[in-house]
Amino acid sequence: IAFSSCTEHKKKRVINFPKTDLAAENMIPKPLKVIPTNTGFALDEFTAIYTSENAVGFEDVGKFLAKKIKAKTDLDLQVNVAEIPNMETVIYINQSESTDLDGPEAYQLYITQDSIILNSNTAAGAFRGIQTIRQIIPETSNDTLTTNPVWAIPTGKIMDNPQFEYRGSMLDVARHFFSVEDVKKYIDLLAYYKYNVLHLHLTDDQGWRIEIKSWPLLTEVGGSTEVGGEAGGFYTQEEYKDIVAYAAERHITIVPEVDMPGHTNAASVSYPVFNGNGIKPELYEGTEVGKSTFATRKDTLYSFLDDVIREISAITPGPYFHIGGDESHVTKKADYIYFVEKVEKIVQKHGKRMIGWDEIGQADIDSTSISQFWAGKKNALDAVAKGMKIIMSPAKKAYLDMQYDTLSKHGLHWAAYIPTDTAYVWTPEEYEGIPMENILGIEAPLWSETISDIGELEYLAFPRAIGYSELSWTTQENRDWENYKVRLANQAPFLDRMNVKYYPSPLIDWK
Ligand code: TNX
Repeated sequence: IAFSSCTEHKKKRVINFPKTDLAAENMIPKPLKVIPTNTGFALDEFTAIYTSENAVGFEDVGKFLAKKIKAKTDLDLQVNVAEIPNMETVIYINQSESTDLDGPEAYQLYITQDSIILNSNTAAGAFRGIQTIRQIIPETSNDTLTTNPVWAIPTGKIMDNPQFEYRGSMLDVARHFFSVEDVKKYIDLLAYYKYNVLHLHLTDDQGWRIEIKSWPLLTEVGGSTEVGGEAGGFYTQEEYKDIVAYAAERHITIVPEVDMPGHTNAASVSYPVFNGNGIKPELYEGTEVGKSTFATRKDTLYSFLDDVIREISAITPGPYFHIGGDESHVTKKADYIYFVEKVEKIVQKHGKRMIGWDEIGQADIDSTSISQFWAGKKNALDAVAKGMKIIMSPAKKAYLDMQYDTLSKHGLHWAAYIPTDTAYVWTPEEYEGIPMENILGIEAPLWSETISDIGELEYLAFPRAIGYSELSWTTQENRDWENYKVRLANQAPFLDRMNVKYYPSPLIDWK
């Protein structure tokens, strides 16, 4: 195509752009500040992407954006090619040292008629910024120019920065096993909504799902079944590394959890020497909790756990290791405390920061360890008193496995029914007296007693997980249910394109 004909196209489409309003776009989570300038940036086959030279990870972010633009529009955008004469509009992904960018995931977007400039200090921030670009690309092109379709991106300025550094979801792959492919799909969906953590609940009474080379029976025996008696499964270390790498490409940290000293039936069936409840362990396919425990006073238990934590830590680049610690109903309190204090040292020795469910707040542990608040307010406040950070996962508000209402096809309701509005309309910043300065972030756990495939997973996670992304990213004064619910309705085309079997909540006027 000759340069002149392109110029002609450009003239025509500028004239054809209707007035835009960047502030009215369907962005979730809602950015901190949006200033619309009411014209349009033309995204078309003559748009090119450039990224800062020598900025670690930036070119990958540019390529990721090109791939997603291809999936949405079928346009093939070039990344970092030498300037071509007929190139008309440009997306620059730029590493900036600007001190206006407050934090590693902050970004700014300057969208004008002929360029989009995305500034961030880090590739992680740039990655969050390109999710915003993805969200504001219209679903359909300007159909007046069928030979050269153009997507009109609204112009203006966005200044954005997350309020919490930890924005996570948890997936229980122990009660029911989920394939690497399923986990990757969940990661893709979380990434679009700017999550940065996926916590994998890798072990429980019903299954051990991660290969430990020095203790092979954990998966051979302990990974062989699941709730309901199906075949179960596990990740080899190579598969786990593949998940970790896939998440890292999306600037998502994997947090591995080995749940103990309760929830350990699968481990004890594999190696009965570590069993501490006095009953001969057998594979368990039911859904009750609180019956199993490790023999916490046995010294050999701790050399076993040293191997487990060492092997998993070696293939986990993220800073955290989650030890579970919940519902150890048949462990004596003193034994539980002894256990948590010993395991904390092992986790630290392998270079990780310990996370545990809120019960760990009963032990004498370090201020660098982290408590995940799910139901034990006193335990969480005890952790605060030790100077620990808290991850907010209150079961009544943030549990993705709770039913929406009495008609829900999947899920439990022991904590509450959690319809889509209840999941969104609460204030993690002021909840149960936990001080804002102790809150590391929010995590929405998805337990899998009642779900066994990706469609069922999606039914419980969506749309609620979209709301939790806004609670963890966007400040309280920027959140409003009436405004959110319109933006949520407009996520339907994306969810449909991704083949997500979300729950079509009747509270939402889905598009
Ligand atoms: C409680 S929450 C559990 C899990 C169950 C979940 C079901 C927590 C730390 N423990 O073992 O799967 O309820 O909702």
